[in-house]
Amino acid sequence: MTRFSIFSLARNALSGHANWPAYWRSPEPKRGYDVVIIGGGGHGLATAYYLAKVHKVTNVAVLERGWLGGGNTGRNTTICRSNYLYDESAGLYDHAMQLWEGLSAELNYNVMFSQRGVLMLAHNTHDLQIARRTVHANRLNGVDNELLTAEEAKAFCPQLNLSKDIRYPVIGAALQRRGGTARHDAVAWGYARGADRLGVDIIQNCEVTGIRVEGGRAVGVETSRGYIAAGRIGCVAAGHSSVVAGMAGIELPLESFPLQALVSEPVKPAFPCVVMSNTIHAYISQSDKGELVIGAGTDQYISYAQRGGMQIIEHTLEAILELFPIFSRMRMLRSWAGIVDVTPDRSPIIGKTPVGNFFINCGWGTGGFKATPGSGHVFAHTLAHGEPHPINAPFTLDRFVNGRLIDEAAAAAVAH
Ligand code: FAD
Ligand code: PYC
Repeated sequence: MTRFSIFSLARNALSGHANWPAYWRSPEPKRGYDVVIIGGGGHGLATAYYLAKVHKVTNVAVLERGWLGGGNTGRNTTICRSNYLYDESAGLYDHAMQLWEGLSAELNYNVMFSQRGVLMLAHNTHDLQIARRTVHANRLNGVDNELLTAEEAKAFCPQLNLSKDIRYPVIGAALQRRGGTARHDAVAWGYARGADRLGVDIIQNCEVTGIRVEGGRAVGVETSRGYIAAGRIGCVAAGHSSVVAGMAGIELPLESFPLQALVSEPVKPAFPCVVMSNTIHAYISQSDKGELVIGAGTDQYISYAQRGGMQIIEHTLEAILELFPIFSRMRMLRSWAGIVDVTPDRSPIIGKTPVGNFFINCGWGTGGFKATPGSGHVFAHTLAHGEPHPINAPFTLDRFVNGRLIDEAAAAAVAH
């Protein structure tokens, strides 16, 4: 086991990190694997980890076209919560929450999971009704959530402006105390290290360019590093799932939008929790580095451009500053976007496709980071058995044909 003491840090700094142990190997791709996972984000890596750990399927490759976590895993604003409305979602997202609660210990890697509480603001009667309904639904499912008055919300988050003169005055809130944040890169690195140690091949700079289908079954992938045969293929390519599924001739019910966020200069701890407003499409927290982390709703138009834009930034900051005028003199450092693949009902698709041996895990839209451990856990089961885990069984592709939708538009918050 790697031990990092102050002495080893000093030794490595002086030696230019020449002896710094790599967290995972960089193997050459083999000619074939039992399972090939497309996409080295948190979900793909978690899937590989649980395949090896829980199901003892270790002849597995994760193929990543860039670097690990360079997609939405490294671009998201790290909010974790399980306060979705429907029973199916409570099952999925609270499964993830329970895994988050033990994840640092499971991986022996600090993912900095911080249950500082997620406050969702209500600005009108409709918001309050939704909040009340969600709180009751969550409690019926054993998921913690509380309805607060505006004053109680301010007691929890003292920076909140309760003035009646702003465009969207705060009239109440829902609080999930078990919600919070985690360190996104650490999640990818922790799962990658764990999967690598169990024998999984993690192959970066390896783009999947085609899916070979024979007799209605996927048999392998064409890549920028040659053909790789596969017993089963799991597509976990958030933001580009339609592109990859298209290679197997599958059309997915997804739209891909940029989702923007920005951070301020770092300051001392000044903000105690996560605050989201689904009505004004803005949210804020403070990272452990000290930056205010602020995000917007999805861009209005579909695009694959991973860039921020002034119009969204201005709109979002106007909204945030009405709620938190205390931050009006903070300087913003940088902004960015990630591409999120959004389903019509704002719930993910996890399971089989019409092509045999080709499975998908996609459509997490603006909210998949929180689900990373749960998603990987149930998708690993699906790939190992060829059938869904009971938790992901309702999240089928064919619900868009048979109408059994799981409409989480309100809970998805920034994906309206
Ligand atoms: P990714 O990390 O994107 O992994 C997919 C990988 O597939 C990428 O690394 C990509 O390079 C790779 N890939 C694509 N095509 C190919 C190919 N052809 N061959 C090989 N590899 C390929 N969710 C929350 O729960 N809470 C939040 O606070 C939150 N905030 C967000 C803020 C922003 C600005 C954004 C953009 C997203 C946010 N999300 C949030 C959503 C969340 O980031 C995603 O749902 C989640 O990270 C998806 O994880 P993933 O591992 O599936 O995707
Ligand atoms: O799903 O909680 C969420 C979220 C917050 C910001 C972006 N997504």
